[in-house]
Amino acid sequence: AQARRAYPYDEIEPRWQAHWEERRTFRTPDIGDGLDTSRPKCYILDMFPYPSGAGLHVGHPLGYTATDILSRFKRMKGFNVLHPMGWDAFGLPAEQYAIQTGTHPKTTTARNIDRFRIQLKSLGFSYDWDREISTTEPAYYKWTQWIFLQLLKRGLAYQAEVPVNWCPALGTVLANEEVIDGVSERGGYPVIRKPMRQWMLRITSYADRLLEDLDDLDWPESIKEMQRNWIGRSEGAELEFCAVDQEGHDLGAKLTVYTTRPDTIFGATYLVVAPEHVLLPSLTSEEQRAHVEEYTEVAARKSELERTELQKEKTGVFSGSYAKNPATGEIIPIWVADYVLASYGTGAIMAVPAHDSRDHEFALKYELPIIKVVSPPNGNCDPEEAYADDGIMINSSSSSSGLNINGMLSQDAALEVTSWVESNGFGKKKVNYKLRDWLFARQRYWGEPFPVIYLDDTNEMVPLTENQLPLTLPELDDFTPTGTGEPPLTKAADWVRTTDVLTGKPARRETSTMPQWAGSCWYYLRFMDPKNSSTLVDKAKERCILLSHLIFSKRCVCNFFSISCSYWGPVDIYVGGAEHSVLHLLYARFWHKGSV
Ligand code: ANZ
Repeated sequence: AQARRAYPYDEIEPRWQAHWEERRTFRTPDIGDGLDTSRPKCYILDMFPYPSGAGLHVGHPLGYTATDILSRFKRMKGFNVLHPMGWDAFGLPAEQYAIQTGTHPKTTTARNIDRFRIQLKSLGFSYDWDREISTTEPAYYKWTQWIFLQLLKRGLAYQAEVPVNWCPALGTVLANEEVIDGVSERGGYPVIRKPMRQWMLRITSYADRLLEDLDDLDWPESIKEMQRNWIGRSEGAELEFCAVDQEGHDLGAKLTVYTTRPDTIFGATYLVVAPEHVLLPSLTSEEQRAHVEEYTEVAARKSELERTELQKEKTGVFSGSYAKNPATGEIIPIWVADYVLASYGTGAIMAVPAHDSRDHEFALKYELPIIKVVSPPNGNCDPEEAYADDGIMINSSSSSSGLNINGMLSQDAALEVTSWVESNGFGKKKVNYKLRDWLFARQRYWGEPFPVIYLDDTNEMVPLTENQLPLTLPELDDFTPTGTGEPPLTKAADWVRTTDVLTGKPARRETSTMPQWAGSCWYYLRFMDPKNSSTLVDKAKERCILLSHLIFSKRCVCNFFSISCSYWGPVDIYVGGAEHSVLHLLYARFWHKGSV
């Protein structure tokens, strides 16, 4: 009561909030509509929220308060401030709620957005509500679909068979977050990895640019480092090993491994392939087939995380065949083990137990030979552990192959081995990335429909033309899974059936939808020009308006001359949860590079 007397917030706040609302105090006029472009600009952006049913949580106003203070400060300093708010409103919870209650996700989403807006306004934040956007509005997702078409045109969107989380009991594909310890979050049913045809985005084509361009970004170093680690560039070599039987007879197959340590080739005492490796069935001997099949089945039920970080003990099975180590001429066994991932490198490794801790643990368990080939520079190392650092090469010469790297430093030896395999035709230098292509489809209703159709007669995929956008989501009453793994949109039979406008041929629509990331990849551009129906963002509003009078066109030049000439891009400050600093920001950077 005392606090209330000192500060009667229930009188002051509503009064001012009504005043701001009425006068649209925080509206930022458009260029050409009263904006004084001789003033400097400041674009202050919050990560827009997912409007959940629970309303704002305390983490939201934490960041929003900081940006609000800054926005008010900059306005008072004479800046034109762009400080917008919108909604990342596609996503699973609205759809799950629809399944449970029969309420359409559109209704739930609109209700949640209203609640979020009221709450944000009651906190007195100075957003320009005239620029509010939602990823679920057709006027917005028209441009999300348009960007997808640009990516498709440039070969950056493609379809491939990739493993998804398939739950036979629920008859549905599950998102990673719906799978906990290998069982479905709902009901606790087993989930297996099953290959399905999916849309993918070729973000790996931009791996180098995404990495190199980080140097030019004015971002916190810790976030840049997280992105560097995620991209995970590694330099090494691909080496070919010929598969042989126990007597050393050539089986006609070549197994290619990826290694960052070609220097350790004399210490490679066995090879390991991932359980999904395509050559595994042909490498499996008849005696070992039952063991191998049982093993691969169990591995299929584990996620990558369970196979690597979470796995307490390494497991594996001998395939029954062997390979010839090209450096030593020795015959070494080929094993299958799930600590080797199909999705990285070549899905096969040369195991060097003396110098790699994973291989070391495995070799001890299965009594495989351990041969030291690197000696620490100071001679000290723990005999019980793998010595993983660089050093001086030992035990590394062979008269049969003619290769001798003894006495060399690891790094020199690695170069020597790489050029030796290259000149003998069984290997090459190779750069690899941890970054994977982006799985860009969900078997869900509440997301952006893909703007493509498939012709009935040839199954050919045909992109929609720009004037057919937006392709809006059909109304649907039943959002429950189909039971076959097909997305719920297959139930909208009238919507799925269509004709190709160009040829008049009967066709069907794509029924998976885009993931929630899609809409949030580019909203920072839309806020600069939220109502434009003819283009995603007017370049003049995003880039340098004054420079149209000058001969210079590069933004760097314009920034150099005067900050006021760059409208509104780039975002000057962006505040949000660090948990989004890898994927969201990486995806957004990729979309910008790939489509603009
Ligand atoms: C032989 C070797 C000897 C290795 C040694 C390491 C140390 P980064 O740096 O992450 O790229 N590897 C390759 N492909 C793999 C896969 N699909 N699944 C699991 N492990 C894989 O690591 C590359 C190293 O990880 C490669 O170099 C390979 O082991 C392993 F003393 O080859 B190395």
